[in-house]
Amino acid sequence: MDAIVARPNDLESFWMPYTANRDFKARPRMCVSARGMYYRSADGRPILDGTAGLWCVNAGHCAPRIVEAVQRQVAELDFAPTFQFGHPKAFELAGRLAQLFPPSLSHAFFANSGSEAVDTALKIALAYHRARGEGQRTRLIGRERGYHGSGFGGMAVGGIAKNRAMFGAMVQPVDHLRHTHLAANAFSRGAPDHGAELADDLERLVALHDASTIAAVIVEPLAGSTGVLVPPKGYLARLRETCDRHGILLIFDEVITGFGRLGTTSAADYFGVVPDLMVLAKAITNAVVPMGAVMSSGAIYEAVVDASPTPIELFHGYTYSGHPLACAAALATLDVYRDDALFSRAASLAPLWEDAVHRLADRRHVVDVRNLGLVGAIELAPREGAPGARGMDAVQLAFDAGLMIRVTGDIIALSPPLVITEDEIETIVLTLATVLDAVE
Ligand code: PXG
Repeated sequence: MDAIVARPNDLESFWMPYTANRDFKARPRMCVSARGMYYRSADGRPILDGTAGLWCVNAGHCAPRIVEAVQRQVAELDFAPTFQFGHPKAFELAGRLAQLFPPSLSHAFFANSGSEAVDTALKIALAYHRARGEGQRTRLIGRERGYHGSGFGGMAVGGIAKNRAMFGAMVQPVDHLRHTHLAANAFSRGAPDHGAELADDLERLVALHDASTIAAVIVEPLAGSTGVLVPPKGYLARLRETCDRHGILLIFDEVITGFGRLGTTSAADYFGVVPDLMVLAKAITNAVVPMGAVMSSGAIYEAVVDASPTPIELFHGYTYSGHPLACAAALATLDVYRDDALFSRAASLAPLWEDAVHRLADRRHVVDVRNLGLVGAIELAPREGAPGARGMDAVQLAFDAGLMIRVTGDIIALSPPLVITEDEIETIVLTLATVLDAVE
């Protein structure tokens, strides 16, 4: 205690995640409170949230109904196990989610983050094949430039070299489809025209490994973290068909796209392609309490549960699976999304958003602009010999100018809360224009 009091402003001890620790600690960008579309910085300035936190605060910050629901819950039932016991809100939430997503996705397994939910989905895929007597199907297929969180499973199917370099692939066997980012699609509005045939990479991997060894394919319908890669028209449907042909499960990682980001409940809805397993997190609770979930098809649930020789059918779970606070937050969040019609609000803002972000196409350094729903990306040319430096400078300049943005290398990613107004969209674009003029 004394040590804390003696050094109240010490930034050293927190080893920050996915952060340039030395740079941050030299010039911290600290947020101390938030409300609606705005953070407040430590020096008292409003900071417009252009990223919904980390793609997760879809209903805006400190939404009163969600805050109150969590406050009520913590005083009523702080914790109850969901291993061999239960509490009503976990069941209520699973039922609500089953109603929200495509009807075949009828069962919910709860985790505490996207990473845990990804690992859960991969393990369910393996359990499903084993339950059906096809236990040799152990290969997992991801995609280059995919991000599926930081667990060993998600890292192995992920396709970000830097995330894997220090750790090795660890989970074997895996393989990867090529990513869908094509130069020919630069400055596309919405889903790009070229590249549906990249889904045929799955046929190549089937030819190489044989379908009988492949358990599942996992993709982000729209790849977020690696710089907003919008799927080419027809790509996801083609992947679905190939999976069906070969008995391979299709997993959509909808950690970013779930809950209105594309103006629909899910990317599955947006693209009209239904996966066998859907991974959710982030906006499921508006980020107020950590939570992840896997929506599973009834067929998968039944196969695993019915075939089980042991009373416990799936040996998997987390102490906090279906934590009461997370469930209360999620239920209130779903109420807000429904009552305030936030998904259709996002859909109706999307055309204006598209025009707004593409206005930045002619600015200095800009080599591509991409968008879908309320997602946008402005790709900058890297500075000679210093990839990522221009992007980080843009983050700092934007923060100084009162705007929070995310970058992946030199790609600016935008994903504002769905409660954003037209004026605030204008503010984002005008601020970014000044940032792009200023950044070297
Ligand atoms: N899958 C996807 C598609 C994600 O985007 C995860 C899994 C992992 O979720 P957790 O809750 O374990 O972090 C993510 C996380 C960024 C950024 O800047 C994206 C994420 C996290 C942090 C930053 O794009 N996505």
